[in-house]
Amino acid sequence: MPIKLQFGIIGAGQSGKTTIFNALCSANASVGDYSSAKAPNIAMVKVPEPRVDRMAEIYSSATKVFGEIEFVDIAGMASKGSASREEIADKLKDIAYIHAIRMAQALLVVVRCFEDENVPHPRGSINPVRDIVDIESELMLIDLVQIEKRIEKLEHLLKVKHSEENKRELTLLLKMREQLESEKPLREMEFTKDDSYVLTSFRFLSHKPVLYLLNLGENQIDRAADLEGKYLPVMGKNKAVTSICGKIEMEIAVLDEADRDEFLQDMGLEKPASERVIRQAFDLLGFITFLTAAENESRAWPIPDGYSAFDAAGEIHTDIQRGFIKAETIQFSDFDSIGEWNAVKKAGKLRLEGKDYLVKDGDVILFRFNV
Ligand SMILES: Nc1nc2c(ncn2[C@@H]2O[C@H](COP(=O)(O)OP(=O)(O)O)[C@@H](O)[C@H]2O)c(=O)[nH]1
Ligand SMILES: [Mg+2]
Repeated sequence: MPIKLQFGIIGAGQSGKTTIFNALCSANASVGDYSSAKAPNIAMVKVPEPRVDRMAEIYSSATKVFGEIEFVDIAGMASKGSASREEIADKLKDIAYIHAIRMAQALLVVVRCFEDENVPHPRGSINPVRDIVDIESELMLIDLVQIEKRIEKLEHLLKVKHSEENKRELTLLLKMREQLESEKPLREMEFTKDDSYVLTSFRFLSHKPVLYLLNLGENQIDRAADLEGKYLPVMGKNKAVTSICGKIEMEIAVLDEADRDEFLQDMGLEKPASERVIRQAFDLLGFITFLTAAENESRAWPIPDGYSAFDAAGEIHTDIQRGFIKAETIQFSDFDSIGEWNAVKKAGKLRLEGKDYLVKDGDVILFRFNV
């Protein structure tokens, strides 16, 4: 079963989360909606992958299948400003809000840059750096409150009964608390393999990779690079920054194909910026992509870096994994330049890989299996 890649879209009220959700997903959710009590908007989008297009061309494939990301537009940023610990503790009772963020694999944080007097900012002014700090603090505080609760519980348990496992968890959580108290998010901490069970079970918010998306006004687009550069110093491990004009992109997203091409041409653009953002979001996850190609279908398979050929086979079908014999593997770049299977084989570019082979980005694989 392919892994579900989910991004939560968060950010200050009126920063343009829903607008950007619509732009990325060609959706039609209502914007300018203050209520945070609503259920989140959810949609899937294809991750642009030119290598699938090329493989489909080589094989004249009937269909193309791309990797997908699910975006969840989560309304209801807890803090109107920098939230206090009490406010966050209170907000932790907002199960739906926290749960929605917790479930996401990574976060897309919308940072308002556009100016518009008719759209009030909850903090009364436009200040992207402040908003970035606000969000980070909120995520860290939510984690901190949760970690403190767990520490208390573990300390209690350990007083009653010795347990190596609880002791190890406590040591890790104490280190995390220290990190958060020095106002650094968990994603910037170094973890070992042994820590992963704690990380997977808690799904800490400040541990998630984050893409900051500057939502630019129409008149700011030509300064995009400058503005992005301005916020790079606040970026770090598992963080990235990019920009888009949500409003224009949302208009593009609802056009039919012919109108869209014309619109883009008029603007001197090749592709909608939303495609670039989707790709950047995907890249942040650190996944790699292997490909399958045939007459019936060319397809991209996103997998975590470090998957073996055996793991990769399981992504496609348990039968293929169970009956695994060999993975016939060709690097996409060879396929691309030679352009045909037999010629690729003749050129000696086909490798026969076994179960333990570590799949590389751009491998085109044909699994041989027997069930
Ligand atoms: N001028 C301008 N207005 C925008 C832009 N993006 C969003 N808005 C407006 O800001 C308001 C809030 O947008 P919305 O997407 O609902 O924000 P959310 O509360 O973060 O979901 C709406 O009236 C949007 O039309 C933009 O790039 N430029
Ligand atoms: Mg909204």
